[in-house]
Amino acid sequence: MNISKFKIISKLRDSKIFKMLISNIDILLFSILIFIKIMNYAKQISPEYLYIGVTHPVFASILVIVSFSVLFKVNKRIRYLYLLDLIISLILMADLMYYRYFKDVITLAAVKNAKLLGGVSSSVGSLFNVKDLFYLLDIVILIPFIKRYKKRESSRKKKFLPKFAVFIVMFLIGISIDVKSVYAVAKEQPTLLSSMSNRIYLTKMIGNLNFHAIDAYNYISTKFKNSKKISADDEKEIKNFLDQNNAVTTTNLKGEGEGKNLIVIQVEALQQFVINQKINGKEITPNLNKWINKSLYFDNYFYQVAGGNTSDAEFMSNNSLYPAQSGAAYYSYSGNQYDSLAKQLNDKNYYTAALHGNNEGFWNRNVMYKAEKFDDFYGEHSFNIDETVGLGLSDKSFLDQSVEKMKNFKQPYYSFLVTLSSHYPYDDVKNYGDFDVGEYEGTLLGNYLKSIHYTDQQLGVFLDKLDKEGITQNSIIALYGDHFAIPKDNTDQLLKFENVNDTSDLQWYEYQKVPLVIHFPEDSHKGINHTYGGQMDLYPTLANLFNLPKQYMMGKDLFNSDSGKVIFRNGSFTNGKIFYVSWTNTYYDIKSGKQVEETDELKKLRDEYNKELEYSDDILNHNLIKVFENGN
Ligand code: GP9
Ligand code: MN
Repeated sequence: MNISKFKIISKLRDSKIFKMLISNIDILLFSILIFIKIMNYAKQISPEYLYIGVTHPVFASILVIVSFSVLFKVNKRIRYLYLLDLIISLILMADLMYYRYFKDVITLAAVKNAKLLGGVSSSVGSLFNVKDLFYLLDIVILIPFIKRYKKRESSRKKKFLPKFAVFIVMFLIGISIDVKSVYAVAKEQPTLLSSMSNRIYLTKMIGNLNFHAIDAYNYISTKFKNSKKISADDEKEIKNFLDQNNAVTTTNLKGEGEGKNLIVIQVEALQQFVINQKINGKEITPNLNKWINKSLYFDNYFYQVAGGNTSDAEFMSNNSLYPAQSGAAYYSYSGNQYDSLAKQLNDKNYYTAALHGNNEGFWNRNVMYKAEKFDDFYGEHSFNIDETVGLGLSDKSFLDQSVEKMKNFKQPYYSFLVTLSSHYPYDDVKNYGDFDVGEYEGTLLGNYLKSIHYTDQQLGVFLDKLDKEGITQNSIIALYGDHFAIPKDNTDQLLKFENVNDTSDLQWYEYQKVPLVIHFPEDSHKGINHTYGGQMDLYPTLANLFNLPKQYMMGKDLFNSDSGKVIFRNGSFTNGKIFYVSWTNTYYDIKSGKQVEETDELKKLRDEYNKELEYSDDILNHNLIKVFENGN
């Protein structure tokens, strides 16, 4: 009996499979260990997640990195795998610690700008958990085994060609599974890979290793774009443009807000078409309508966001620079120097704070608000998450807690509030309260109307409170929508609701307006202003009201400009009379709605406006505000 058992074992030991297993045990062990580590990390950042989904891309990314090891000689291969194990383990540990604070995944830009992270970098110790050492356990335990294994296997020589064939097969299998999962994300959310707005979600979809690979690609390609030197002449040309653009010609309402608080409210997905509009005889936004009657209302104001969506709206409104050519400026250019609204108000001894009830890392706000020189950022950690609607803390609770915080702010202050509840896809219907949308019940449009009605209600309570607390008396309050609510694919629902048959691109742009409402103490200056403008123009307009220096702004002061210029990131533009739609290369006369032929004058305008986008890109790519400031 014992003898036959011995025979089986020795047969097994002599079998090809066993020998192959032994001679590749390092690769196997590495793959299993890394797989366990990544899945353990995935479990910690998103316990509710169905692990099966992420296993494919995780497995595939391991296959890709392991495939290279096959090409090496055993000694080098072991060294390569050991080093990779160490690097990946350290990245996972950094990711975990970052997650504990920001509920997000770390990026190269965040590491580079670590000094901007304030709180976290100084409290790395407190974010460390002894259990994290689990990630390094194998690194220590394996050392003696590796030594013995190296000795045993180093004499084994393998021919290059079969090794290369194995490499190709492994690599191709891995990379095709990876491409498939990355493609699925790109199809579902086309801008997510470059904008990296929701990094946790992305990591859930493609796994930690692929996330970091894409992040590294984004980081390096931006660096590469920036590395091309800009000529002194081009620099001068940009400076001349800025000087001209920021020259003050007229002084309407100049200094009107000086010394007063500034409260800016960016409302999630608030489009203009809901303002003063009814459904089934009921106003959709009764509170905003009431507020608009007491304020100065800009009714030809456009959102100009690109790949950075909400963050682009913030970026433009606070810096008057165009969004990045691709991706999100909040992510790619968070290491730049800015001459932001908060910075200028800081220089005037204002206390400046950004408030938003979502996790701090979303849209890289934790890094970018520092670059924009906000004194404080009150994110998810600073609020009691006592009620959630949609993506996170409800607007009701957020605005409620925000007033309480603002009551204690040192005056004068600049509060920048970003709401959250009325976020696409507007499906948290049970929490929006009762609002009868009739035939639109159950549709995207109907759900949006419910959600924006809910947010309007909360804004009403908030504005009433500001009134009651006497804050309105001593503050300028600006409110605007961040971007569209109804995606282009669903325009037909919107046109039907508006009873409009015109499906032209000009008409579509008509629906890309968002309200801008500026309230002054004592309801002064109330009325409607039809000047064409966009989010690029908020900062110059406020700079005039608060007597702030205007140096690096690309937008215009809506109170002191007769230009109706609005340039969109895709190259479309309007001057208030003509509308150019870039994707069809068509000009429209706004009044008649008819197409018009391109004239030399229009072509010149188009070239000029394209140039302005290039200037803005250069400012971002070459960190020119820093260059100009240092030169001054
Ligand atoms: C999240 C919020 C949403 O914090 O600002 O961003 P969005 O998806 O609308 O760009
Ligand atoms: Mn948004």
